[in-house]
Parts: sequence; structure tokens; C-alpha cells
Amino acid sequence: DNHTLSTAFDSLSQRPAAAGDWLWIVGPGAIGRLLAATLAHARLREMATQGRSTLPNLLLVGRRASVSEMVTIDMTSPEGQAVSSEITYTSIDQLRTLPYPPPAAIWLATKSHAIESAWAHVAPLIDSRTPVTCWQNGLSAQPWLAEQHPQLLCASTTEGAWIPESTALATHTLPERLAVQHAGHGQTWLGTWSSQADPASSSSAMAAAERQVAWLQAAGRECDLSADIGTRLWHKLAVNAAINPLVARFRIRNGQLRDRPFSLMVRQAVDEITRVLEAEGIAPPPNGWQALVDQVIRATANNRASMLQDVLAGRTTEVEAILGPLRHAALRHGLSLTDDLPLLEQLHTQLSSQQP
Ligand code: KPL
Repeated sequence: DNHTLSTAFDSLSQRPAAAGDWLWIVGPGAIGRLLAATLAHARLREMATQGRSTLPNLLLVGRRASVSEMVTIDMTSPEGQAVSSEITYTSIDQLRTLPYPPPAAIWLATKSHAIESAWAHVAPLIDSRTPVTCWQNGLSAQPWLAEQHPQLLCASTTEGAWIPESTALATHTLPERLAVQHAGHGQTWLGTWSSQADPASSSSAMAAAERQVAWLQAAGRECDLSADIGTRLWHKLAVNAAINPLVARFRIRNGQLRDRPFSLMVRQAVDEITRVLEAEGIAPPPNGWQALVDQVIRATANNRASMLQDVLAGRTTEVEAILGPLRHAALRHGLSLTDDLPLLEQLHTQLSSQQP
């Protein structure tokens, strides 16, 4: 039971009992580090000022073994302020052998293509009522996980974060200090995946979403509930699909998309994306897709987009999670990949052939 598990856990770690709920954050990449550091810092601040905290204990979970049970995340804010937080860490292989208390919630912050393997480790350790939140880009992890687990929440965020070169994921053992650069403040939306699920499970999923929004707000992040997270995810996918494949293919920073010939390619990509989203019945943003994409390019001009970073580091890219759902939607609606999406199709072929 919970009590025995937490007692065993505390005697193993020789630390005083950590009262309260546990949140597992699976995936110590840029977003996982940003989320973990943000919540850990806010929890410490609440503890110091109020003697208690509404925020959960955190367990960061990754593929790699670490030398110690605690890791330090060094987060630098967009304004250049540095904050360090100590966080409990375990490798995903050890999750099943260490007697951690069952989590109150799980945030899956892996890359989209790592979701199945992460889930294979996590699923046997939780019950069907545990709320699980998908933080993945694109729209392939979410529908897959919805088939596996009823209590599914999804997050969509425009927070920007990257991992400085020196602590990138190169070594076999996780370093004791993990850096993350919070590149820009953004907005996060959280919602339940399916409102058509059975009413009991969807109302508890909604309560879980409200609670998680409150955690992020208490930590000072812009975060709101979304009644239609599916549409939010399509909107982010549309922006990612217009930017990421092009900058990854041509190895350029986002801002270079404003110059010819790339600006013409962005226009064509946006036209192709618009065709699919119209067929799919996704309402455009108030000023249209092109204006939204131009605005994101302007705001992130200096960025190396995530897909470019993956290409440069020789990692698997999220091309399937981002272009896959558009291609599948196009086919569902009777569009032709070669005639209606020629540029996206070409980028998909080129980038898929480069996957390690
Ligand atoms: O989200 C992004 C990414 O890098 O994946 C964009 C919006 C393209 C900004 O770089």
C-alpha cells in the first residue's frame, strides 16, 4: 500500500518522509527540465514562506542511469537569471524495482517517437485512474496513448527551451548537473483528450487538468485550461509544419525563412497546410495561418528550431509526429499527397531518409 511504499522509499533514500503527492516527469529533455525546475523552485519557495506547498514532490525519470539519486537542474531564465533546483531522479529501468510511492500524476515529456517505449515501462506501474499528460509536439503520440489509457490529458505550450551544448544528451550516464536555457516565455494550455469518454472518467480527468493548471500558475507560468486541446494541438502542429521541416532541410535559423527563396517556400507550405486543415475542419486563427506563421518566425528569428537541432545532433527528428498527421488527414479527405502537398511530401521524403 501507499504507506508501506513511502516508508520503504524514505528508508532507502535516508531522507525524511516527503509528505504529499508525487508527480513523475518522464523525459529530462529541454521541456522536461524546464517543467521540473519550474515546479521544484516554486515548491521550495512555498515551503520556505508557508511551511507547506500545494505543489507535488517531483521524480524526474530518464533513460539513462545517474550517478546519484538527486540531480541538479540549472535553469537560466530568458532574462538571464540562474536558478538551481535539486530533484529526485531515477532511470526508467529502475522505476519498477525501486519502491517509489505511486504517482498522483505523470507528465510524459519525451520526444514523440519515444512515447511507446516510455509507456511500456510506466504502464505496468500505475492504475487506469492515474492522470497522464502528454507534452509531445505534433499529433501522433496523443491519439496512440488515448487508445492505451483512459485518463489522458494533453498539454500544448509555446514556452521555448533548449539544452546548452555542454550538457546535451551525449554520455551514457546522466550528469549530476543538467542545464536548461529557458529561451522565451510562452503560454501553456492543458485539456482532456476526449470529452466523449465515459462521463465519470472525463470528469475526473477534468479535475486533474484543473489541478495541473493550478500547479503551473502557482509556479508563475501562464497556463490555462483548454476546452478544445485538439484544436490547440493542430494549431501548434500547423506552425511547426511550416517552419521545422524547411529549417531542418536547409539548416538555417528561423529568421532566414523571411528571405528568398525560403519565404516563397513558407508560403507554399502554408497553402498546403491550409488545404488539409480546411478539409479536417480546423478553424484558422483570427488573422489566418500565414500571419500566425510569420509572427512565430519573427518572434523566434534567432532560434535553431527543434528539428534542426535534432538533425545537427544526428538524432531522430519529429518529422513523423509533425508531417505524419497532415499526410494521414490529407489521405482521409481524398487529397493527393503529390498533387495537393508537393512541397511537404518532398520534405517528408528527404527528412525521413535522413533518420538515424
Ligand atoms: O516550436 C518550434 C520548434 O523549434 O520546434 C518553433 C515554433 C519552430 C520555434 O523554433
